[in-house]
Amino acid sequence: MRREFWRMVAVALMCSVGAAGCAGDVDDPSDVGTIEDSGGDAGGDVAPDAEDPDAEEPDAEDPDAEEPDAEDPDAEEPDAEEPDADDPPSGDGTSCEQAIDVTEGGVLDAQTTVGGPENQDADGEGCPSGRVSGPELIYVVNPAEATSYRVRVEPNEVSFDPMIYVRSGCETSVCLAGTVFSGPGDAETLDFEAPGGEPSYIIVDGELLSEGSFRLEVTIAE
Ligand SMILES: [Ca+2]
Ligand SMILES: [Ca+2]
Repeated sequence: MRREFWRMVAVALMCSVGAAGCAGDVDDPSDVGTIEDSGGDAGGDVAPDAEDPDAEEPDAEDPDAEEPDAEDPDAEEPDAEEPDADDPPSGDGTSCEQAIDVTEGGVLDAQTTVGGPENQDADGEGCPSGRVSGPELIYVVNPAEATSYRVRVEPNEVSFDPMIYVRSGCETSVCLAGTVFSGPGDAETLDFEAPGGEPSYIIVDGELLSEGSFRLEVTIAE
């Protein structure tokens, strides 16, 4: 080795002195030794995993959410009850002022004279009976034109013996019509013509001192 070293030094000196004859003449320098490859595998090939692209997307807002029902346009309008201004007030039948209006006719169930006042007796002109009577219930018709009515009183108890009479008011003793035709427990029927433009009071009373419940039917004759 030592000899080789000195050869290299000699060559170096020679080349530095004069370039001629220097190049190529040097002994093969290949045995000087190879420089260790120090580069290399630094780094490695570990690629970081990419973010998972399959991450679940949040569900979009459900577009099928139920819409609130629109206001129902068919909502029932309340029937406007048309009060008939021409009709007298319909009362409880305890007086002419509180007479129950049956001008248009109709059927009234569960009527009763029990507990009613006893102010009327069928004892005047045109009336059907004597002075003694039970409590009464008063109805009224007030047609615009003269109208023929039929009034039927059907007692619910055999103890009740009804009678019917009609007056133009509660202050008069005169009767326009009346009947006591049937006995206790039997129906009474009275036909009469009411004048137009003024009230006629239909009084359901009890023969003798009887009282009771009944069904009233008022019809307008053709
Ligand atoms: Ca009476
Ligand atoms: Ca009778």
